[in-house]
Amino acid sequence: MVWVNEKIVEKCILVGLARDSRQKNEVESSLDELAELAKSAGAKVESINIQVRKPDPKYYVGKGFVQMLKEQVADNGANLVIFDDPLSPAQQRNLETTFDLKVIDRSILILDIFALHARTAAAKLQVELAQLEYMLPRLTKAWSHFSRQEGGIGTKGPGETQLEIDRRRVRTKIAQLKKDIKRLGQQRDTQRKSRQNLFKVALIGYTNAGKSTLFNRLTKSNVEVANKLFTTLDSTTRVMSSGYPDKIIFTDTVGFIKKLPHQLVASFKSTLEEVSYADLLLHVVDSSDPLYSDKIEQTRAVLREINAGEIPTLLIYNKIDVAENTEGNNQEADIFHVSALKNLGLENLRNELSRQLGLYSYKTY
Ligand SMILES: Nc1nc2c(ncn2[C@@H]2O[C@H](COP(=O)(O)OP(=O)(O)OP(=O)(O)O)[C@@H](O)[C@H]2O)c(=O)[nH]1
Ligand SMILES: [Mg+2]
Repeated sequence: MVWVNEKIVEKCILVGLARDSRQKNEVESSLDELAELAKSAGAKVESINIQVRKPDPKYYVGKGFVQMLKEQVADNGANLVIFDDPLSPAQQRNLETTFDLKVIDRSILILDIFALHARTAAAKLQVELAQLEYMLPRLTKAWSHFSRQEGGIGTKGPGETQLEIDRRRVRTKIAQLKKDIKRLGQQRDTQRKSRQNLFKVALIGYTNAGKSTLFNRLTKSNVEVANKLFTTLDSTTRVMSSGYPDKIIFTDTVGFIKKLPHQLVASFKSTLEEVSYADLLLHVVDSSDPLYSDKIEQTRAVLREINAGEIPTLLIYNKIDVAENTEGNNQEADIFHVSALKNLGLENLRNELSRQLGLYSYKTY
């Protein structure tokens, strides 16, 4: 199921809410990120709108603002409205009725990007599970007409009986997906056991920080790299031969983001679990991003959520070839300044990895 069509370029307008004027900067940067997400899903952003007020129970933003947005939609021919915060099923319905358009929030957008980028069987199953979990409470008469391709606006939704059948089908499908995911998880467990005495390093960090680029450098691999959010969804594991006979096992993982939908965290649990078995984390940071320290905090919050908050970590300030100024953070020993793209600063990092491998081998033999 794809919410934002894969092929058709949708024109969208973005909407955010700041509780008070002090919160405005934060909301602005969150909307910039939402714009990146929209582009990664193939949509064209027509405008970004922020209102300062408390959330309204009916429309989330104020009624007058909704009218203004409606005019804007008509003016620039947008066919999608994206809200930065989670909408309740009722708010989403009210907005869709007022705009006569599809209205989604950040969670659906992220789920959609995951659906577009899912390549492996495990990623596909996990995304589908997250989508169905998200959809189930929203499966109502008024909502379903947008999910029907030919139906279009004004088409009647299914009757109550049909709705019950649909809900039951979704629940059955959810149960089946969970079973399949569990089976794949067991295969992963077996693989993991075979590596249990090897030194395991996982690359983690905010989406688009350059994890896969660094992974490719360290392991001479060729996983997909792109200037888009959530290029990588599944973990890839490769070996780097260091001092014979010891080896380092590297794992590249899915990136994190602010307001990651909890359905995704839940269904990607087994992929994310991979991280919690690592002996060392390389926390990759895009140091050219003005908001990098905020993103470090966001990443740490997700790590805690998946029980990986206590694993020894090296902070890797990547993209130093385009970063303005990160000198203020030079003090700590476990920070490395590199450019994975331009192959800068990697020797220091490799030396540290070899040193840590040595310590690990000493401990385990
Ligand atoms: N300038 C510069 N760009 C880089 C560097 N490292 C990575 N990039 C670029 O940053 C973008 C994202 O790189 P990826 O390696 O795909 O990032 P990722 O962290 O794996 O991203 P996701 O898998 O989407 O979470 C790509 O356009 C890379 O070419 C670097 O050191 N300098
Ligand atoms: Mg990646």
